[in-house]
Amino acid sequence: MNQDELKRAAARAALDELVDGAIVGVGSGSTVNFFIDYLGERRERIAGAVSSSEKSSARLRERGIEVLELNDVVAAGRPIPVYVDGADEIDTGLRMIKGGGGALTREKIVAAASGCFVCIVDASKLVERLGAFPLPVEVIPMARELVASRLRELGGRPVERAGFVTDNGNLILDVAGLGIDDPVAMETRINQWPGVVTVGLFASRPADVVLIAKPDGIERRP
Ligand code: ABF
Repeated sequence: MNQDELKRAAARAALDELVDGAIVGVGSGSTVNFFIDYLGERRERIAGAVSSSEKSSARLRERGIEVLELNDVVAAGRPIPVYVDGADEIDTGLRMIKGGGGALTREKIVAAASGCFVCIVDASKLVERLGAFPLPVEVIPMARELVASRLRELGGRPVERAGFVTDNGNLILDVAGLGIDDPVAMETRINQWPGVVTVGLFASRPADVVLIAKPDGIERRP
């Protein structure tokens, strides 16, 4: 199986995690794109989707799925029992690096508003220690150099993502070289810096379930 076939298998397996008749939280990225395609075939079984990016919203609508505003859903007290999203890296504690696609802020928001976080990955995303994938940090443009200098003090090598603007109008610093021994501590620390919108560590709120596609089938953890 090639990587796309594995991503498709993980996406397909996520259908079994959904709650019939409920709103689904939908992440972003190529694995989630396969999930959206499957969801389109089952759209009568869900009450709509809350999306984490403009790209996912467009794909959902193309497949006939209603995209609901998170504010409306929360204000109406409607639950989002399951959130399905990919990851750039995931460790054995189901802590993740996300944001390779630049949608980390909305992903973290929709995940926070949802019940069960179901992460869908192929086996290449599984790591012992987070940090080989450069850590994305969404930053308010005027704080770019201030935040970059602090990331260098942590031992990182931040690089501004060229020609990229997030859905929120901000920029992304991709930070290589960070040894992430304590993901929760690092997430908490970077989150507190003025100018940081979101750090792509999803550790304080890790995934609840991960579906890992391997050539011999799907592994579900925990
Ligand atoms: C989103 O998509 C991101 O947080 C993560 O960066 C990325 C994973 O991408 P893919 O599924 O394309 O590998 O979940």
